[in-house]
Amino acid sequence: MGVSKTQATVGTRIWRNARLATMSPRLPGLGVVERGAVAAVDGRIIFAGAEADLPADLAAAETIDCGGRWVTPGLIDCHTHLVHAGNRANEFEMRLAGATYEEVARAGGGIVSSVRSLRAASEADLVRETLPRLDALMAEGVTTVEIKSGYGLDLENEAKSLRAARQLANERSVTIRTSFLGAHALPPEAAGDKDAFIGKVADEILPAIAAENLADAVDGFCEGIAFSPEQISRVFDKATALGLPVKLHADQLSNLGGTALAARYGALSADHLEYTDQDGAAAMAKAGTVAVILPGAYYFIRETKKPPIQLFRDAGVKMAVATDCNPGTSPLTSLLLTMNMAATLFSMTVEECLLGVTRNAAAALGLAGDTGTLEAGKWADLAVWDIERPAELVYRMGFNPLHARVWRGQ
Ligand code: DI6
Ligand code: FE
Repeated sequence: MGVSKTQATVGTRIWRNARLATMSPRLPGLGVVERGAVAAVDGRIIFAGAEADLPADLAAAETIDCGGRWVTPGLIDCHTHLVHAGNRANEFEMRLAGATYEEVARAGGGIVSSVRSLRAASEADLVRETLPRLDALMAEGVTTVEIKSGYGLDLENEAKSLRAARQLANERSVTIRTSFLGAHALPPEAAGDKDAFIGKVADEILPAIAAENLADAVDGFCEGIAFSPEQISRVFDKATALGLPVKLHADQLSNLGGTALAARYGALSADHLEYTDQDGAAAMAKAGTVAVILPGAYYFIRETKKPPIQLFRDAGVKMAVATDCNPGTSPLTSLLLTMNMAATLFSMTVEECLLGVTRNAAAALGLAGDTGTLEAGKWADLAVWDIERPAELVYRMGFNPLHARVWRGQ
């Protein structure tokens, strides 16, 4: 694994003697090609298919023998709060001793305690603290990670979080996409005035974040304990005016119509979705909004209401699967284990899980043209696995069969 990022220009390389799960929409299922090969020039795929069909003039290029191993697109974790300071293991212990999430919050815990820790940390502290979490994801073949702000809740600290997230891409060979989540929680200094805080997020913080190009998308938390659809739309209106795509934490603990709101703004994704109903699913399908399923949070907070996977299938909503790595409700840094949870807890199929961390996760980040499948034109982001069948990636718990990881051809 590279410690520092090298130049993207790496010449021509061919990976041969591979079993490909291309995840291409032009092929059924996982898009399997037995006896396959992938060729890349300057970090972009120029060919992925049967080895017998490799363009003859590429024969002299540098080749890597995959030894008959399976090759998938590099995995994509499309929903994380990876940049945070400290942890909340103490709250975990309180909850194990019987305290409710609300009681923990009243005792000074919850999101606000992570806000305190993050505000006390420097940008360099945040990078240093986040790298082990990023390394854990990358060790399992992850090549793209989305990272949200949302523990700063003022301009200085939201900007600091997003700069730290951007800095991670200089420290490791990985693609980082950032989302501004200013509308995550109410900071203590807002003194209970949600409307005034949302006004500040929309009119002051977001424009400054956008001016510094710190965010690739704008997120929000639409929930009784967070913000109403009306409040979220104020932020989304500004995002739209600034040309930034939106995504939304919706229907996690209740249904306030968050998915319909997200769909109205053409959101890239709506995430969590335990309480989404048929109308919400239909609206998402129509808007092409990806459903991001987050089994880690469901598991960790012992939620019992499952996201309506069958409704999403019936409506034709694309589904992604992500860790939601955060210190409060999903301290999870394994995308492989996340797939196992999605399958075991929500009965998602192996194909749905694998599409959910590749092609559909790319769509949830607006990166469908760049990554998520093994197809000509995409970045050469690959994961090479020591497995007999792709289902092993979903089936195992706590075992990492990664053989090699390739980011943009290297
Ligand atoms: N949904 C969640 O599950 C997390 N944020 C959100 O919008 C909770 C984050 C935390 O408790 O720190
Ligand atoms: Fe989240």
